[in-house]
Amino acid sequence: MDKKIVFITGASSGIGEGCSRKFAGNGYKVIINGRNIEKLTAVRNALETEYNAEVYMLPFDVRDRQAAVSAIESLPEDWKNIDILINNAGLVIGLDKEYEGNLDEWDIMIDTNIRALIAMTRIIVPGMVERGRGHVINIGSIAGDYAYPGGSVYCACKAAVKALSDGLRIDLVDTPVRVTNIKPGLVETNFSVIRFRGDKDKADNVYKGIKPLNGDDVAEVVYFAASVPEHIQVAEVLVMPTNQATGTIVYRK
Ligand code: 8X3
Repeated sequence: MDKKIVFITGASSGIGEGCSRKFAGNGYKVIINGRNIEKLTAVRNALETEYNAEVYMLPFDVRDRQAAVSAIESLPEDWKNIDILINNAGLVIGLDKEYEGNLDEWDIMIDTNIRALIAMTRIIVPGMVERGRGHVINIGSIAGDYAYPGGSVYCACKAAVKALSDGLRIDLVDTPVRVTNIKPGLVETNFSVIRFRGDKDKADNVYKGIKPLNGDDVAEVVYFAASVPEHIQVAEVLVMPTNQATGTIVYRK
């Protein structure tokens, strides 16, 4: 049988990069998407060197729908039949109150976390249905389960990812295509650096006194969901560090 193809958005760092390593290391052909060509190239080179993997770079901004459509249409024949879509690209900017934050920053969050995820799904899932195989893995968040102070819009975005995953699962119930929502808690990536607009000290504080997850840890769970037998649908996984209990309750040494 041909190698399976996984398409990962936001693959140049963090959870996306972890997923690209995990799937490449397990013999998948990997399509990596991101905006930063330099970073994507570094990921591709590492995957090729470490795993002798087949990697295809598809740089575009997931918020640009036209670019997404053209990029996916441009895939060569032997890369077109995507088996797994990992909707990972996402971000948070700021930790501001809902009546005080910056509307433009929130638009970027809504466009990336929600609108782009819907667009990618809309573009790629019809092929999965047609081929009678496929899996959509959305990277949600514990933030979608509980709102936390200053997280209002981000939490709303991740609650939307849960609703979109549940809705898609309903819409695909009469097909073999599976839908999974992975909801990580504290994961140390550049997530918090972006949240605090580049302030590394503030970002480091988020993970102080606790061993957070990293991108590779979450990739383990993503890979598990992808590799169970086809009659098993891992619908949702909440995964967090051992010393985290909820979005806000964390034990720090
Ligand atoms: C990331 C988890 O709790 O920092 O989605 O928002 S949290």
